[in-house]
Amino acid sequence: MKIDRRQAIGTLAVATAGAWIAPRFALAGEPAGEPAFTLPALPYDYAALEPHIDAETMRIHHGKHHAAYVAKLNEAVAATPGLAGRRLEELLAGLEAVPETARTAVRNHGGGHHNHSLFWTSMKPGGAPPSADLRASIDATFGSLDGLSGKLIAAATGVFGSGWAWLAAGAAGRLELITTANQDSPLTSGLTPLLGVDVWEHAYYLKYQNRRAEYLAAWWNVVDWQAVERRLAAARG
Ligand code: MN3
Repeated sequence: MKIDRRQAIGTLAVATAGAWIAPRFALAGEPAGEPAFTLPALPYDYAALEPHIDAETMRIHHGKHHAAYVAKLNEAVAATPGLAGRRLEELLAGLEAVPETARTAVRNHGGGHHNHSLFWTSMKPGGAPPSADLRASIDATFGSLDGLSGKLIAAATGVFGSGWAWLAAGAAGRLELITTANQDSPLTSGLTPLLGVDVWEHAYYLKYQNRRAEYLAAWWNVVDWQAVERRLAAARG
């Protein structure tokens, strides 16, 4: 039975939370040369996050920018012996072990694929509030959900140029805020990304132009805290 890969990845995203960017393993009898990674389908329509994130931005961001990261990551994997079949999380967490000829491509395009896959599945129409358990963790670290939003949005506002701001899990699942430049992943710093916000201009310029803070305040309305909680639970084991 042939399983549609895009569908399979979408299902894994729901089922395993946090371990969902699996490489594609070749099955017996299948043609060789299939791409290692595929663009995951969005779990909602391009217009579903309106008015906070507009449909045209979503269409270009997912269909062009994210698709390009996947294509260029696949080129690097195809050209580099030893990378086929490796999990993306493993490659990003151990960048120094990636052959030098592919390291920059994995860092930029692999990071881009992983970051965006997290980003789409960290949002849902109308958002979803954190449970009491997650709120308790947030309160313990940041004082309150408002305290977290203030610090995360300030960090995101302060990213110079292109990058991301993250809520991540460190040792023993401790909550941390970090920023990363370009498409660098928190995994490369030994952290598990829980919630990231993309502050590349391509994420907001069509609707918000230079008003990054306005975009960040709007994005906060569509955060899916249930997705964050699943990732935290997986990180804490
Ligand atoms: Mn982006």
